[in-house]
Parts: sequence; C-alpha cells; structure tokens
Amino acid sequence: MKLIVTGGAGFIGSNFIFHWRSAHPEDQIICLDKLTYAGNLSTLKDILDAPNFKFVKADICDRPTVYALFEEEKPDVVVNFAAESHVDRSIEDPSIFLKTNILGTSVLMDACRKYGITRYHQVSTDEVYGDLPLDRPDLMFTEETPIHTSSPYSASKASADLLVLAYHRTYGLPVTISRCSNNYGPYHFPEKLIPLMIINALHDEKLPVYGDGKNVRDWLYVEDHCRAIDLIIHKGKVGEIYNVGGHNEMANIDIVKLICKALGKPESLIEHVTDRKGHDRRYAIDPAKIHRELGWLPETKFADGIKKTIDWYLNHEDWWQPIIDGEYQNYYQQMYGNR
Ligand code: NAD
Ligand code: TDX
Repeated sequence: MKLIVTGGAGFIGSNFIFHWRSAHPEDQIICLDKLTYAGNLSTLKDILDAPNFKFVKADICDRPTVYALFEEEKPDVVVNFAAESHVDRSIEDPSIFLKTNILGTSVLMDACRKYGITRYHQVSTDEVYGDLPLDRPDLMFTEETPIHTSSPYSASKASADLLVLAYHRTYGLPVTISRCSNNYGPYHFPEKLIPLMIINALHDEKLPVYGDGKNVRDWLYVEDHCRAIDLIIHKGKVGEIYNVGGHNEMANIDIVKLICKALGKPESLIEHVTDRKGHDRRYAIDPAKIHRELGWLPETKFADGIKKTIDWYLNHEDWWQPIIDGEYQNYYQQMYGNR
C-alpha cells in the first residue's frame, strides 16, 4: 500500500508515520508537509533516507503541486493531518486556518477524485462538537452530537468535515473521519498546554493557567490515536465518523500541578492569567462506536503516558531547545507578555 500522509512533520502526523512504518513495514509513505512553524524536519531525521519513505515539502493548498505529486505517486490512501492546529493562534488571526484547514482539504480531495484512491481519511477533532457543562459529567460527545463550534479553529475543522461528507455523498469519494480528543506525547509543539508547562517548569518560569484552570480536557496518548486511525483505514466503514477518546478527563490545573510534582517544582510557579476568549469548558468523547465496531481501546494509562512524555522532554532538549530559541520567542512574548 502507498500512503500520502499530510502534516507528517507535525506532532500527531510524525507519530503516525512512526507507528505505520513499524506496523506495516512493507508499505510506502510519502509525507507532504509545508513545514510551517509547527512542522519540524528534525523529527523525521532518522527516516529521511529510509527505503519506503519520501518527504515532499509542499502546501496542501497548492493545487498544481498536489496534483503533480498524485500523478507521479498514485497513492492508495491519503491521511490528512495537515492543519493549523492551535486555538489561540486562530483567535489572533483566523485567515490561515480557513485557507489550510478548509481549502487545503478540498484541494486534497479534488486530487483524490482526479487520480483515484481507495481511502481518504480526515483527521478531525472533538472540538467540532463545542463544549459540555462541568456540572453534567453524564454528558459525552457521540458521533450524533450536533456540530456546535466555538473558535475559528474548530469552525474551520467542522467546515472541513462537512466538505469531506459532501464529497462522499456527491462524488462517492471513499472517506472516513476520526474525531479525537486532546493528544499528548513526544514531539508535541511547545505552544500546547503539556509541553509548555513542562518546558517552563524546567526553566523555573511562570506556568500560565488560563482563567480558573478548571476547564476539562479528555487526554489520549498519541500512539493510541495513531492505532485508532490505522484501524479505521483498514476496517472502518466508508462514509463513517469515528470518535476517539480515552475516558481520561482532567482539569487543566490538575495537569499543571502533576507536572510540578513530577519535576520537583513548586506550585507557586503557577499563575492564573486572562482566560482564552470563548474558552471551551469541557470536552468528553464517547468512544463506544470505535470500540464496538472496530475493537479499539486505549492502551496507555494517563499515569504511564504522562511519565513517558515528561521523560521524553527531559531527554530531548535537542529537539525543543532550537524551537523555543527561534520565532517562538516572539510568539510567547505576544501571547503571554501582558496577559
Ligand atoms: P501540528 O500543528 O503539530 O502539525 C501540523 C502539521 O501540518 C505541521 O507539520 C505543519 O507544517 C503542517 N501544515 C500546516 N499547514 C500546512 C499546509 N498548508 N500544507 C501542508 N502542511 C501543512 O498539529 P497536530 O497537533 O499534529 O494535529 C494534527 C491534526 O490532528 C490536525 O488536523 C488537528 O486538527 C488534529 N487533531 C489534533 C489534536 C491534538 O490534540 N493535537 C486532537 C485532535 C485532532
Ligand atoms: O498556556 C496555556 N494555558 C492554559 O491554561 C495553554 C497553551 C493552554 N491552556 C489551557 C487551554 C485549554 O483549556 O489548556 C487547555 C489545553 O490547551 P491546548 O493545549 O491549547 O489545547 P486545546 O485548546 O484543548 O486544543 C487541542 O486539542 C484539540 C489541540 O491543540 C487541537 O488541535 C485539538 O483539535
């Protein structure tokens, strides 16, 4: 099988490539990535010259380049991870989110229609369902929960999902969609909650918790997400949406305290800062469908996954230090300087 994996130099896409190469070593992977601020070729350094792997620097919105690649490679499967993924950045400037996340998705699917594929898989998010109240722990998102988005990021991802379903119904494109909860693990870009808190704590810097810190996220170890997508590609039903989540809801403040404890840092580093605009209160995925129909279950317990993740950041300063020394400094100053 030959796959084009878009966004494979980012957090989940790179973990997916590593997963797929070890689970299906005979398959060929072409990683298509624009290498935005969030993409890191260093993540893929060990496999750049490997047989059955090719890296192509390109923008999913660049129709002629995408078509030329499909014409040359004739992929069987396309897995689309490429996206602008950070909610805070989408609040500052939505435009690139609309371009990459919506238009880019349509260019990829047009290429799939033109050159023929056996599956187009769209990597979506639980954020398309909006949020749930904190005082109703019985409520969870199912695949039937109506779309109800909060941020420009989630609105762009929901728009892409609607387009994917439209291409299935209108053109018969063989699509699947996965909507996953918050991932954590190796190669997570330092702007996101868990790596940001680990790296700041290591430097004895303030730990900026938005609002009261009681917002709840449902955390899943990235490898479990990758296995879920693998299963959907092999056994999922075309035209279907699958929710992916690990029943692991945690308040932000508890995660930050846990990181302080694990690193032997004082909780006095925690600083409550101005809340995110439109901040979703709680996400909670009901993964019953993927369990029932495809037999998927998460394998990594949060206690083990967070330990592995913290150890990974402790041992991979060579990966994150160049990132935080670069453009990230300006970003951090702009987002947190006067917060
Ligand atoms: P990320 O920001 O770490 O990586 C995104 C990758 O896409 C980067 O390598 C970047 O260079 C690339 N990219 C961006 N724009 C591109 C373009 N126009 N053309 C080609 N490549 C481009 O993101 P992530 O956290 O790995 O998320 C991957 C996907 O999973 C996204 O679609 C996101 O919406 C979804 N998702 C993420 C989470 C999470 O917790 N991180 C949870 C659910 C779903
Ligand atoms: O400095 C911070 N302080 C803080 O309190 C940051 C960066 C975040 N937070 C809070 C906001 C959220 O409630 O932590 C929570 C997690 O924030 P993020 O890491 O930015 O993730 P989130 O907004 O939940 O979105 C993530 O999960 C769903 C991914 O970034 C999305 O791409 C995915 O779709």
